[in-house]
This record gives sequence, structure tokens and C-alpha cells, in this order.
Amino acid sequence: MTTKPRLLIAAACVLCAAGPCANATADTNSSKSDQRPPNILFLLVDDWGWTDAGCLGSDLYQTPNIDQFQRDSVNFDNGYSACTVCSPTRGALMTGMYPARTHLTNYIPGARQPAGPLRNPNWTKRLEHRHVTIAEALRDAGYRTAHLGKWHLTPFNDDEVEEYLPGKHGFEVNIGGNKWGQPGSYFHPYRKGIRSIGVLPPGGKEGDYLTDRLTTEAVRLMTQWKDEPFFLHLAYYAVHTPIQPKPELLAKYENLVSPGSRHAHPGYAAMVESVDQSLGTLRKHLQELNLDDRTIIFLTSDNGGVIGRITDNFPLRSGKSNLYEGGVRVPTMIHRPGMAGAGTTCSEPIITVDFYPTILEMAGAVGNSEHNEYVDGLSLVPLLSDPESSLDRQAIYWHYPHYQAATPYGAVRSGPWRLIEFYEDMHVELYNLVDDIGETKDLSSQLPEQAEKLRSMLHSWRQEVGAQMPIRVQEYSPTAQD
Ligand SMILES: [Ca+2]
Repeated sequence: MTTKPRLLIAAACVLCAAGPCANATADTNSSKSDQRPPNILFLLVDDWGWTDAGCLGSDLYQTPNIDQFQRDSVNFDNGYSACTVCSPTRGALMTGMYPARTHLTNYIPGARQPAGPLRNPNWTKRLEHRHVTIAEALRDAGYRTAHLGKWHLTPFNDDEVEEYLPGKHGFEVNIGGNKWGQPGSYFHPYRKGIRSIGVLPPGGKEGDYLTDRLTTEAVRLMTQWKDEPFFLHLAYYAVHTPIQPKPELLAKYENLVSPGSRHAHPGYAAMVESVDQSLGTLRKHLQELNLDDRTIIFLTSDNGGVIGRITDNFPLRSGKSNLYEGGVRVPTMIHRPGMAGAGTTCSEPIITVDFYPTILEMAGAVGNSEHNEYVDGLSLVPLLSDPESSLDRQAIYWHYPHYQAATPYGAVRSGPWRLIEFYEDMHVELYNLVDDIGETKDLSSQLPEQAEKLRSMLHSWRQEVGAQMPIRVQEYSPTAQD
């Protein structure tokens, strides 16, 4: 069965994973430092939509560093987040498992249960210790490990938070990660009311900006660890609300917004550009530290962009929290020094769970065999060498047994097809994304056999991963709720 979990751990040498440049270096210099595995810099931008960069089609946001990064990377234009909201995607990145398998299926602590025919299952509101995180696997392979920025994987009860912070999940250093899904403020001291960034190192001054501060801390760690392999999970709070840009960038975009533009929020545009500046700063320092040819960089998002007054994911339908493509299709770029595919686009559908086995393979890390049995992702390394190739995977899946912007649902993407099953009444919608990327034409009635095939795959997958279905409320009556 093609959906069976499998983890491709490379038996091949680490230098092969680092790419031709590293190989060339190894041929001429066999010093110990050249034998060490590549650094991994994983940039996870929060709520960053599929068109939220100049090179991704924005008609407002200016992102010269992201544009250059895309030219130096393989760009995955069918890259997906594992969920339409934050915590499940972050859990999937840490474990390589679908949220449906870990039961961490909603943002923590989740929304208030609305009136409806379904109730939440007893889902898992934390990243459980039974999993071997990517940080633990890399730490055990000799990496220095740091988490910077948003974590959002602890229980919400203050008494339990400490036990689930990044430090308890394999990260040697935690800078800025806590239970919150957004900062109190993007400006020093990053607090408002009870929301605060409580674990930033001391220092800083009035006016300091959170995105810049996290970048500064990342540069400090890269410098400190320059002679050792490191894994930095740099999970920017940006571009999540509150929309709080740096004043000078805000002024720039207030002058640039034009009537009728799809992207029209100057504050959000400025926050996107701050992330862009950070990427430029990180790459500049990697060069100065002579680490650019041994550092693999990932750039992606945890869910789609927030539509309405903030951004727009056109041509995709809808956005964050919703079940259509705008909720889950996200920018995804991977830069591996010296790789053949730089500047190319790979259209193979990939999803958050793939990063775990990819990074393990690149690092030459074996991970934990018991955990690996249940990893859902596939290594993307073959796609970096040949972006035209395929993973030979039947499908990727989503499962969201909660109410949010949409009703509880499951979905499957296979080839050009995407089928969505609505759990309230189990009806389906079917789209051909190659012909209709905006999901405007439901083909489920026209192509019942295709719909049935995908529905059956989705049901089998739910069984296989042990997905928790929402609970049906027997006494629910729509009219009684009016
Ligand atoms: Ca998010």
C-alpha cells in the first residue's frame, strides 16, 4: 500500500547530501571540519500566504532577498502545510507525522465549541514526549540545536507549560518560544497584557523589533557554533497579527499602495519586508562566516495567508483556517549549496511531514527506529537533485475534526485531484487543480467514480493513521439553534 509510513534514511555519506560543492571540497581537502554534516537553517514564517513575495506574484510586497533566495533554491509550487492553522503544522514538522496521527489537530488551546451537529474529539493539546522530535534526532547525531521564535506546542495551562517548552523537546537553546501563538507586541519589550515573549535573553532597548531581534540572536548562535554542525529552527512570529510594522517600512508602503491592488495592507507589506530583510541578513552572515557552502536553508509557512483585510492568496481559494487551497498551499523553497536544481520549480505535491525525513537524510542522522516506523513523510532529497522527478506517492492528506472558518473536514490530494469531505453530512467536493487552481468547479457529480476512488483512499488513510473523528451530537437540531 503506497500510503504506508516509510522513512528513507540515507545510507549514503553526508557529503553527498550536502551537494556537489561539498563533494568538490572533500576531494581536495579531507580535514575533519569538511567531514561534518551540513548546517540546517529552517525558516518558518507564520501565516505567510502563497503569493506573499515579489517572486510569488505579489503586486505590493517588495522582497529582493526572498526573490534572490528563490533563484538559488528549488521552488515547490505545490508545497503544502499539514494544517490550516498553527500548532498542528508545527507538530508535524517536529515529528514527521500527520496531525491526524499525533491527534494534535487544532491550534492550542482551540476555539470555543460552536453549536453544530459535531463536537471535538478528545484531541491532544501539546507536543507529546513519546515522539522523537527532529531536534532530538539531530542532537543525538551531534548537532547544536536552537529554537527561536514561535513554539505554540505546550499545554495552555501555565502549570504544565515548562515541561513542553523547546528545551524539553531536544533544543539546547530556546529564544522566544512559549505557549502563545502570537506576541503581545512586536516592539521591545514584546508584551501586552498577559501575552509576552518571556524567554528572550535580557537586553534590547525601546524600539527594538521582534523579527530583527530573532535574526540577531540567530546570527549570534551561528557565530558561536560556526565550527560545529547546527540546526536552527527559526520560527518567526511574523507575519501573524498583531500587524505592527517598523515605522520606516510602513511609511514606504503607505506611499506604494495603489487603488485596486490585490495586496493593499501597508502594515502587513512592511512586516513581510522585515522577514525579507532578515533572510538577507542571515545569508550575508553565513557568507561572512564562510558557512554558506555548508548550510542548507528551508523557507516555508505554517498555513495559508489571512484573507480579508490583511492579504490575498489569489488565484487560490480562501485562506488560513479554511479548507480550500488558500488555507494550506504555502511558499516552499529549499536551498542546498551547489545543487543542480537551483532556480528551478518542482511541482510534485509535498507537505510539512516531508521535512523530517529530508533533514535526517541530509544530516546523515538515523533518528529513532521506533519513531521512524510511523513517520508519514518522504525525503525530498531526490527532488532537489532532479526537480522533474517524482516521489512515487499516491496522495497527501488533511484531517481537521474541528470548527473554525470551515466545518470539520478531511481532504486528499492525488495527482491533479483534490477531494474534500465535509464531516457534518459527509458530502464531498472534487476539484481538478491543474485545470482549476481556484477550486471554482466542483466535479463530484460529473465524475462520481473519481470522487469515490479518492473518498475511499481518504477513509483508508484515516483508518491507517488512527484519525479521531468528531463526535456526532445525537440531540442536535438545526432549528432549535436558530
Ligand atoms: Ca500560523
